[in-house]
Amino acid sequence: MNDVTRGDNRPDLSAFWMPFTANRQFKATPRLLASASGMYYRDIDGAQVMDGTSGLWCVNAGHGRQEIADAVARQLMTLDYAPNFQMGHPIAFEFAGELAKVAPQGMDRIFFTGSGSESVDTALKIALAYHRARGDSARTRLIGREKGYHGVGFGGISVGGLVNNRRAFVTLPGVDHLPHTLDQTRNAFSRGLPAHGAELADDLERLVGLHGAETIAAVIVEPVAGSAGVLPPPVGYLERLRAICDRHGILLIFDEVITGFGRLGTPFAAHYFGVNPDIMTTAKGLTNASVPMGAVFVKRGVYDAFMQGPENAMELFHGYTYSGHPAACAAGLATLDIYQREGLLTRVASLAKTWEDAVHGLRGKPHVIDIRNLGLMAAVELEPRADAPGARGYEVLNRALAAGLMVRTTGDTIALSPPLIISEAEIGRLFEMLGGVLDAVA
Ligand code: PXG
Ligand code: PLP
Repeated sequence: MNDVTRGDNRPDLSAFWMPFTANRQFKATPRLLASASGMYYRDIDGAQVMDGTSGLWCVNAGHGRQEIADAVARQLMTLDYAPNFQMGHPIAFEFAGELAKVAPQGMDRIFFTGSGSESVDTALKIALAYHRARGDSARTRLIGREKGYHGVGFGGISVGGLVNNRRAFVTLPGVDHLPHTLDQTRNAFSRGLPAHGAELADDLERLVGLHGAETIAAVIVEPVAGSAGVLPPPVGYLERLRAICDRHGILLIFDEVITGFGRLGTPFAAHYFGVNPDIMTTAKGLTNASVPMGAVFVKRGVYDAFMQGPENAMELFHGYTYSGHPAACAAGLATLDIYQREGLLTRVASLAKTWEDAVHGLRGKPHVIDIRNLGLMAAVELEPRADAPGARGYEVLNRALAAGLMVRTTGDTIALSPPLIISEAEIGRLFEMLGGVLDAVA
């Protein structure tokens, strides 16, 4: 299907400094996608490529949704932009109201941002300002987790735990990290939640002992770590973290930028685990990635703590030019409508078993040392080549593309997170393609 002859349809690649990309390698051997519909892209030569990753974990309802495009076009010609600083426009209030209806219980106050990174920095700032508003201003310490990814703002890389995203930069002082939960000795090839490791949450008690609870503002974790290669939490881990936070008055932030909007078969991971955070960050699936946008969901009590001073005083000195952008709100409302009409916020619950069986069917393929999955997320970890970590993963990326499948690789881990509209037959086809690729990779 993919031996289409290379046309002369390549743009000049020199000006665009590409994000998170080996620019020189890419520009020497580019991979260019030209269009997309439903579960599939077409590359610039017309070859079809199945989207095994929802873009970057974000196109949850599939590509090219007409209703979203129409809603955005209508909104741009009605009210393209208006400020939300000391002014307002109806659609932002309407969208927040609709989001509040699908939010975890009581998390019905919503701050809009432009991306996941902005959502994370917003959430961290809200946590700090919350304690200060309550007269608890010694609570300035933030706690993240090793292998966590919380975007690329200075706050996000500080609480994040991926060394490559941190080492060239400076990070915030007063930040600590919990240990990550990846334990291949005990948990390799777990189906769903790994059995071992709930006790790793107790490290928070150690940090409380070290610094004093009265200095800790918040803990931020991804309910299921995504970027690090799909790390579902050990059974009981999030419950334990919640209990320790409650005991010590520490805010718990769930970063649901990937897990939000149906990825696990519930609207949010908070629903899936039955654990409510105090603050929740989202982006990506919020607008089906059609227009950039993020949203921070806040528990009513946290919001109310800010609504105490004189009524003419701004409660939070924070916001973005594009907070609640009308076109993004229109995209978000249309997206939510699709999610609800097509049952996408819960559809994965009925697909997860098929997905799990299919991905674990790759056990025994060459070089596979671990497989992890939850909801419609999965990772297949390959043994790195001696002296060339990442080379095998990169070869999988290219071979999969040639076979008609887009996967995401970080190092030698292959991550999969297709649109929530995927059919059972397409799940079969996806793993057939990936299985063939793994058989061929040296
Ligand atoms: N938090 C989490 C949990 C994320 O996964 C962000 C924050 C930042 O969002 P923005 O919109 O600022 O990128 C993310 C983003 C990958 C990959 O393949 C993951 C993300 C982004 C790009 C690539 O692992 N996650
Ligand atoms: N830099 C300058 C000079 C600005 O005037 C502004 C916003 O007014 C910003 C940065 C922040 O931009 P944004 O609100 O889009 O995050």
